[in-house]
Amino acid sequence: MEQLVLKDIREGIGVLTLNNPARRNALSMELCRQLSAALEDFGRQKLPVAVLRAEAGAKVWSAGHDITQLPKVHNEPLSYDSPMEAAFRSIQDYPGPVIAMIQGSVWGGATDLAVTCDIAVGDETSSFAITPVKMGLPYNASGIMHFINRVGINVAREMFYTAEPVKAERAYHVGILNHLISSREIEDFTMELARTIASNSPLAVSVVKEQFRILSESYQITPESFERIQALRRKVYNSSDYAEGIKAFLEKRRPEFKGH
Ligand code: YXS
Repeated sequence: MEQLVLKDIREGIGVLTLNNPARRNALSMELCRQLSAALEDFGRQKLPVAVLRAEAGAKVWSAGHDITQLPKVHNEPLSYDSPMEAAFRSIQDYPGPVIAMIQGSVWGGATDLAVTCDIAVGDETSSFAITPVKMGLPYNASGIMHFINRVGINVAREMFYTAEPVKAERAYHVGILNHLISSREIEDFTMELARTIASNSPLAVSVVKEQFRILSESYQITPESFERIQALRRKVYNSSDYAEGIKAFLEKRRPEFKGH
């Protein structure tokens, strides 16, 4: 089996490196499964902090969901038990902060992965795009909540409506990035930040992390609202626009959406 996620332990800090540059670290099912397994392994070793990065100097941190693996039309594209969604939850479940160290461009579900991490440190080459509307794809409610909680509803709206990359300076300004550090210093800076966190009580840090998660997810939603969201999303993933979005990517051309 190809090692799509490299594991390393440096001074008690778990370091995960996305390792499929030929496919621009696309979040394939196998890569996501390896990411979840690596975090579970680090948890068993009681590593207080994990860092998630790509190869040094990456032009693309991750190209997002593996489009060749998106379920075809008439199927839920982001189901709760899909490996990518499970990987997001393994970051939230990890009993300590997961720090995303970002070099290069970040696309689609990988931007959701980055904003699901507890802290994000980026360099001047980092940029962030959330792209479902480019694919004719309906994003899911928990994913939208990750963005609302990170950047606020007004910036989240613009990111989803435009699907345009948010470049490093603005990403720092709107809160996608906690720190914007030069590519020369980002590795040392990120490890120093991880060591600082690791020097505190791991039990207290893990409990405060879980409290942040519970409080950030405490939104009332009625059963009818839940069903309405599902019906709205079905309209999209049953649409010919969704089929066209995937086909266009695979044929390396711009999609021609018809609005149905
Ligand atoms: O042609 P080969 O076989 O060499 O493969 C190419 C690409 O097809 C492949 N690749 C991908 N394969 C599957 N899923 C992907 N997301 C993906 N991205 C790339 O990797 C090989 C090299 O790609 P290439 O030649 O385009 O590299 P580049 O350096 O010229 O351009 C890098 C990118 C990232 C700008 C370009 O690959 C790109 O625009 N990729 C798609 C980014 C994107 O739209 N991602 C969203 C995926 S859908 C998703 O995440 C969510 C479901 S949602 O849509 O809701 O956000």
